[in-house]
Amino acid sequence: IGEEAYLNLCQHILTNGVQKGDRTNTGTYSIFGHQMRFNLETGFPLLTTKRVPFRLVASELLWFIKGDTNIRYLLQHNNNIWNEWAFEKWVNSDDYSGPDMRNFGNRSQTDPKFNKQYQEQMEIFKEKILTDDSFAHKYGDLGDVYGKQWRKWKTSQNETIDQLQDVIDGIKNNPNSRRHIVSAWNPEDIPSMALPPCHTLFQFYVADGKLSCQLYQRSADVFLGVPFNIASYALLTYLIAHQCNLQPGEFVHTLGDAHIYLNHVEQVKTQLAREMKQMPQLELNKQKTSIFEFDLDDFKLKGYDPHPAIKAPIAV
Ligand code: UFP
Repeated sequence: IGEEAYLNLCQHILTNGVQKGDRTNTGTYSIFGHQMRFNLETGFPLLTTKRVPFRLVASELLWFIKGDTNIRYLLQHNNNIWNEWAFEKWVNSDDYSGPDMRNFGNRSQTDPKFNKQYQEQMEIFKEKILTDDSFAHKYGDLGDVYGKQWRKWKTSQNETIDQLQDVIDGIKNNPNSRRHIVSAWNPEDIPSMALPPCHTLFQFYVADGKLSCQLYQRSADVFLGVPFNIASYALLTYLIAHQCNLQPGEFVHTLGDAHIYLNHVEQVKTQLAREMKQMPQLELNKQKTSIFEFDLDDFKLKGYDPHPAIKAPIAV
């Protein structure tokens, strides 16, 4: 349970994972099918064996919750995690006239001279998104990402479904229901998506005045992605529990292909050698009753004193 479950998963993959190729040509150690449980009653599951950037987790989640799919909101909150997806659209368009940015993901990691050019273009891009409305409209919008799937799911009748509002209403009005589900996976959209949703589906469960959440994650970068993903869904559970007058119960994290990239193995070993510390506590602003009105400063994280962050290259 808790951080130990995460560290056990890392060790399990290093010991038992099969070496397996992958889309990014990085190579992984991988296992299939795994479950971790996090008790949300005793604290907030932000890892302590390395620093996890709570501010980025929280601003991304608020962005999803608002149903926003434009990276402008993220940039306004100093959050750069989705930039590359939007940047790619711009550098492949006729509006772009700078140096060749083809395959920028790999080249920026391997070619320092190119990386400098890339950083320059990225700064120009960010500035335009922040200051130019029509540019932001054209190139800041990522389209089919979680905000859209959760809040504005498109039906075949050209209507939209607000899955998040519906699930909140369901939890309030019919807590015993076994149908509190939000799905991000739309088979019709998959062929045209750059990154099919990793967080395929999640379900809520109410018992004993507590709200629990289970996520099915089809693909899990255990070193870089998963610590972030745990915090994000734990935070979502806290928020929905708050709005429904329930206590947070458990977060159950179910993984499909759970992998450690070959170029993360040393970092994982470093982390495994560290001692866990006490879990932090999270306080929400009680004045706000709707999660749709939450802002970053409505969260107070207390007692987070982790080991330092550990850098690793992201597979693109
Ligand atoms: N990944 C995560 N968590 C996320 C996210 C991506 O672990 O929230 F968006 C990782 C999983 C995998 C890669 O290593 O990103 C996605 O690649 P693929 O679509 O080939 O599974």
